[in-house]
Amino acid sequence: MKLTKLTLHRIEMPLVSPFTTSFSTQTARNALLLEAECRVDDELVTGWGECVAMAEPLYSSEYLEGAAHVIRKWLAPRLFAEADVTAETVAGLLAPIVGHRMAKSALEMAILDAQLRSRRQSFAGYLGTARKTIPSGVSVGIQDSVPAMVKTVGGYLDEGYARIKLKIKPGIDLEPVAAVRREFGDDLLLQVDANAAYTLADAAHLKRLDEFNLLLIEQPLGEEDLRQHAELARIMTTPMCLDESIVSAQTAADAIVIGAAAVINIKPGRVGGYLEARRIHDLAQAHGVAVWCGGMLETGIGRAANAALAGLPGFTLPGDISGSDRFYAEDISEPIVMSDGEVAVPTGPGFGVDVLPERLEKFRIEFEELRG
Ligand code: OSB
Ligand code: MG
Repeated sequence: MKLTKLTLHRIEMPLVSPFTTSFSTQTARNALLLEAECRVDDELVTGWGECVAMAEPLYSSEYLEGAAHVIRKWLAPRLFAEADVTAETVAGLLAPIVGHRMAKSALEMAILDAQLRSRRQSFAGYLGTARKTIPSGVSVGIQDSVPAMVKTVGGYLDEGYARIKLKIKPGIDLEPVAAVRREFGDDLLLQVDANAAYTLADAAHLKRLDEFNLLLIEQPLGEEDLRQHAELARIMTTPMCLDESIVSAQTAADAIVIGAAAVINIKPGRVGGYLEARRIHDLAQAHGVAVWCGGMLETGIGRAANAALAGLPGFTLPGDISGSDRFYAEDISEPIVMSDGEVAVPTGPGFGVDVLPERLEKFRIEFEELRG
């Protein structure tokens, strides 16, 4: 395949309700979508990728404008320079550029979608996954009060979500967790995510979460605190899950070996792409470490790709792959739908969803075309 044109679409989609984590409150998703036009023999084929970087560098060092810049100046030129690019060669071609995994992932994704579409193959078919549906969990943002949290969780359970993840931060942790556990009972699949808001000095406090029979605690400590997570994992009985700290198969291997991760949240963007995400899945599975697919408020494109990835057999815990309507009244594509606690694995070519031109028109703030 020859990459002939790359269009960067900057979009802004309003959220149905504010989403609060330990690091920010979001009311809209500013996203960067990549449209790759490729020539395969005499045919032109288009693929779409989504960059999961957020508007501000608060979750990780990457941010939207920075990702657009590194794509424009450093990454895209390396792909344009090649006569033949495939999804499998993108990571190697971009490897000399240090870091910027979310930007690289978006490019690999767009090339992969184009490649699969040219072969009329679905992403699930490419991965060799057999599942038709995957269990759907929901990430619940920090609410203004404990009763508001109980009410919000109740709403998602009424909709049918299979698992609840509560965002926590210092000062808003034990009470909401206790209230949700008390209200909905011991059978509720419940976990928490701190987004790196604590330090090892909070170990005794965090240990009090052990009594709530949580599936896991996600990233209580800092991104670089691998050893500290291992120490905390020895103090707590709640299984330790890492998100921010796992940026590659190599960090995943290190985390597993030192006992920092009993569970891994795999986000393809965070680790540089779906192919690296698959390697982390394979590695974790070989070590008996459970994985699940995280989310970054993806549009339908990323959400569809995540649903296929989560069909791999090592994804033994429900992920943060909710229906599009959990965040968006209108998605950029046909919506991903949660029904009976499950989301369907898309079967169409590529990631199996199409960007709707009128939605792109509606949500787009700016776009830019790059050519080799
Ligand atoms: O830590 O998993 C996280 C959203 C943005 C940044 C980080 C995280 C999240 C979520 C939302 O928890 C997951 C979703 O897309 O539903
Ligand atoms: Mg997380």
